[in-house]
Amino acid sequence: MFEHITPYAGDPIFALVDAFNQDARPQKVNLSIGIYFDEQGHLPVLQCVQEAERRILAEGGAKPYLPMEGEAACRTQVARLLLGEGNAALAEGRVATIQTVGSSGGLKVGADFLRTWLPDSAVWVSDPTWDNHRSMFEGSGFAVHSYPYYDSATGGLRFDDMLACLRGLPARSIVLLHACCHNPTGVDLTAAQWDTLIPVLRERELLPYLDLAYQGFGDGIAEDAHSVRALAASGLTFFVANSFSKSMSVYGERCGALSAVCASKAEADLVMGQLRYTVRRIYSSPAIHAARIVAHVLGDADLRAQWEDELAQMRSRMIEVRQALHAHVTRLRPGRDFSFLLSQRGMFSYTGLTAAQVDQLREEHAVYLIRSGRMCVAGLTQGNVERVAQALAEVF
Ligand code: KET
Repeated sequence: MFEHITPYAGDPIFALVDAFNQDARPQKVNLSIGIYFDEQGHLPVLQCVQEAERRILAEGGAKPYLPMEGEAACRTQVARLLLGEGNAALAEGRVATIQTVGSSGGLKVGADFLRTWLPDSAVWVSDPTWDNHRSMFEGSGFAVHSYPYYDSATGGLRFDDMLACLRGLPARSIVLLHACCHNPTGVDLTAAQWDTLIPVLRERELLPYLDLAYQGFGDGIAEDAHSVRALAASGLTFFVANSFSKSMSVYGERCGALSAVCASKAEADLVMGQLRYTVRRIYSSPAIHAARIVAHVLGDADLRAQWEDELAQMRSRMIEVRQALHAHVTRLRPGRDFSFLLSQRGMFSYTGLTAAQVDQLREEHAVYLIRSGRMCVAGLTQGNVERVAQALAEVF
């Protein structure tokens, strides 16, 4: 029955985590998967999440199926978090938000929905992007192309080339954009660049599809949602898939959402109906514990304040280890420009290391990066950063 199937080569990110776990060398450092570790190298359980879970347990609620679109309180809080309190699109009922199984669930539900309702469209992703974007949209039956993004010569953005490419796309093309903390490069559009991009999206009648997996890891909760809020203010129709995996450190709970910001309430209602049907056909309904965590943390003033504080601490720590790595590696390799470590935002830095150099780092130094040269800076600590810098200085 199955002799003909081709072997799965494994996922480039998860396979590295397996290899790391099997590595017996005590000095090993995991800078591969996008997971935030604290200064002790532990995966934190945030205080706000622990308190939310205590309250959830104390409430002793039963565990019925959620509706296909997820829990109402969770969805309301998510929409407010993305768009900001009092946003006009929210007040006008133009936003359809569903709670999903992580943001991956949201991205996929959105992809299947779009394949049904915009069957002639193609998807455009940044070059490079998170590997799974291409797999997900191709898996839904789309042709996936890429637009220019990262400039390997400068370590910055090819913004003019990106705009030129988007200006040439057919109407209704789907443009996947990282809302903040671009994965894998850490190179984001500035607010001014978003304001230049949005009229192009409108003129060409393109459909922006935002991936917001790292809200609060860049500059702050509101700052990192600039693109979402600017698109909403412009009146464009767009999708945004957002995640709490990283920002609440709840990876395995699968907390995420998908929102469609539409032209009218009538359109949002239609979209909501078909999103519900899409969910029903894939996983039926999302996770109740995830809904309760998100609704408690975002909806309770004390827990919300605590979350914002803990999120700010994670953000600061990532900036501090970036600075420490930059200082060490610059001292060890004077004359070489490592300023990209400081200018790139969020969890990732794109080092420019070749796959062979990444292999050497892993084999000789037990330092794990993705083979694209992407480094998850959240795996650095003040305790391991000097050793990582020495390893980097050796292979560069
Ligand atoms: N979008 C982006 C851009 C992203 O980096 C991830 C995860 C996701 C979505 C999915 O997150 P979810 O937990 O489904 O809400 N990225 C890290 C882990 C992974 O590959 O799954 C990573 O890039 O390492």
